[in-house]
Amino acid sequence: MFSKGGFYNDRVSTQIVNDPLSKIKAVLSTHERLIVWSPGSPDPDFLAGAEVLRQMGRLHNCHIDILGAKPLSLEVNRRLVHDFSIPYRVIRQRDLEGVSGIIVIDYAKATPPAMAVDLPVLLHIDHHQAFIEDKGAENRILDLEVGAVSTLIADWLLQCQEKWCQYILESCATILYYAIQVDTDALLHASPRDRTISDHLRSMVNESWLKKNLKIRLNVFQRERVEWGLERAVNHEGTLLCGLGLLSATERDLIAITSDFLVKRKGIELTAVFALIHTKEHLTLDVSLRSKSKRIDLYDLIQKITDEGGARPFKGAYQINMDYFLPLLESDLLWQIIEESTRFHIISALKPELKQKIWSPISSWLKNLGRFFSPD
Ligand SMILES: [Mn+2]
Repeated sequence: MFSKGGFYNDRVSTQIVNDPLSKIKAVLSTHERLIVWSPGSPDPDFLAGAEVLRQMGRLHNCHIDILGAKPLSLEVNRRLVHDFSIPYRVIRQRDLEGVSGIIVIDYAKATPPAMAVDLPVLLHIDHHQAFIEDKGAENRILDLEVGAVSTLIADWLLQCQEKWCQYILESCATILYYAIQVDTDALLHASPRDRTISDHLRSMVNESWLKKNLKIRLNVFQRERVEWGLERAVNHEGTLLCGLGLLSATERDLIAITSDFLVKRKGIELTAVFALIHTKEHLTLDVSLRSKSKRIDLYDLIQKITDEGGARPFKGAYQINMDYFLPLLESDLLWQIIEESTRFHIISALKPELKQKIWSPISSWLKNLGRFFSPD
């Protein structure tokens, strides 16, 4: 039966869901066409969770499209989508025909696509700290303990597995297992629930696919770029700040991968890896934060800098729109300014008392700036 659902507006009050699986089944069985929507850069956790929800939708005669704001970045995501035929695509106006609601997963804000602000966000499933000023979804399933949304979705899949055909079940188990591994750094930051669910999934996965794909390999360009960044990186009392320069949108995930890699190094407590990400029309500063300790409140850190970001224990990220600087895309000076200001914001958000200390390198680029504008 087709249901139009409510309209998304300021007055939507979010329900915290007590029985997630029943709520999801209720949503899927009262709508004919929905979208699972990614406002951010889709990673394995989003892609796996969205695909399993799509399969759940099929059991309830609900067609689900998996749509996002951005093209897939990085080879690992493209391989996942290819090998498991996950129908991810960037949203187009015609994708919204007949759609009666939105499900947002693995993203801190339950924001509908700009071209569909009237559609209700029926479900918001996430494991990041929620934004206070967020208008919210009609129903929120938020679990800050788990290391991946895929853990929650795998739990529901395991509860209703009797209806699934063997091939679909194996595919779903494999992608969820893979996503949990990626999101928890091979269970390094896993909660007891992540581990229990992973153990359950393990007996159902496609072992040979996992064996081939669990190791992340960088290509020559990516390796050289990380080496370039490391030569310029600054280690400020255990906080490693590493800029990777200008990257195309398809290389965006290199930031998170590098941050994951560097935080494991000895003597490093926190990493901030950042780059300017460009498409034809847009320029964004993307920052990926990783910490070794739960004591470092990355949510609080990001909130001091911007509200365009999200965090959970050990992981966080934020973005700053830089479209105004597009004409200076290739300029070394632009990168120098971005690099210094990003270091400055992060260090002073961490330790306000240090503002004075780190002002010196910044004043040196101010001097360079003077030379740039001088007549000779
Ligand atoms: Mn996630």
